[in-house]
Amino acid sequence: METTEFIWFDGKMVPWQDAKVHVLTHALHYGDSVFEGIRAYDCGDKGSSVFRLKEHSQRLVNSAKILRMNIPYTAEQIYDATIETLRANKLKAAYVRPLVFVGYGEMGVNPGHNPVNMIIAAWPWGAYLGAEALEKGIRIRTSSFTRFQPNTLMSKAKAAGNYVNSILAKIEAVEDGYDEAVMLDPQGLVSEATGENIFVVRDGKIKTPQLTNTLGGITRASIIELARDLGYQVEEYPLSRDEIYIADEAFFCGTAAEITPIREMDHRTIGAGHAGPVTKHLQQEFFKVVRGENPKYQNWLAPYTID
Ligand code: PPE
Repeated sequence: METTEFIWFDGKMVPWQDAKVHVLTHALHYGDSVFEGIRAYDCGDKGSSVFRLKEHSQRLVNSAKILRMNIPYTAEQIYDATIETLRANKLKAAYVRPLVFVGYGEMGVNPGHNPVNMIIAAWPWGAYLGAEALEKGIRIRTSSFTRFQPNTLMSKAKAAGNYVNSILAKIEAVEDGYDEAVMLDPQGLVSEATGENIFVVRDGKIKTPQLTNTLGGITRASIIELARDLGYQVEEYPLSRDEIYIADEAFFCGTAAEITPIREMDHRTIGAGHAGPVTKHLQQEFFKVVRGENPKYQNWLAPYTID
């Protein structure tokens, strides 16, 4: 990975190589940490801006609440610290990773009185599923691993432990020659991918699964609003895997993946086998919004400049 100079660590800017923890850190053993993935975009003459920083900061606080972690910062402090981290590293564009974790103290499942620590790292990160993927689309499979139901792990928390399920699905997909996996919920309905939400387009209408078993993706919410504003009909709907097979278009979305078209699933070509017109339209409009080229969505952007 491309490293940068500083990591924000419990309120201080620490040199990248010194941002370390003890090997008996609670979260390392039991997975009790929550995180965010945020992108900052270069807006040319207008400086830079972080996409939906307010919503990401609030989701981090919410994730900690779900896990009963006493996060020592407010959403406003997380917002400010994120901008501070980007500026300290002179990053005009970046992927930002805040992480709140149960720290070093006592061992045993009960986090008890262990400290809760927080870091914010930022680094340049290009297209998540490859630059070509944004254009040509990716090949996916239905995972053999089921997404958790809401009374096992809770999908509204962006918790590290939840990602063990994603990791199993991702390794399986990649080893079998696919780019990504989509997971079904315990009822057999489509939930989400290992790190993205999913949308399909059929007969001009856009559909996405309801949020029962999935993370409330901020990109997903933005696309729903943007698509409706562009005049598309968008439905949140219990989606079955065969509806993806017969869709005209399908795409994944997420902070890292942005809008990535799906060209094949379980050996069925989706639509024309490349990014369809609605996907391309949404991609184009999404990139305009994040780069500050659409004043209507200015309130989604947290602007900053590099000295
Ligand atoms: N579902 C999952 C499971 C998920 O991890 C993400 C984000 C989403 C949906 C989309 O959420 P949002 O980013 O708010 O639109 N995945 C993050 C982690 C990727 C990684 O490999 O790390 C991300 O995109 O930042």
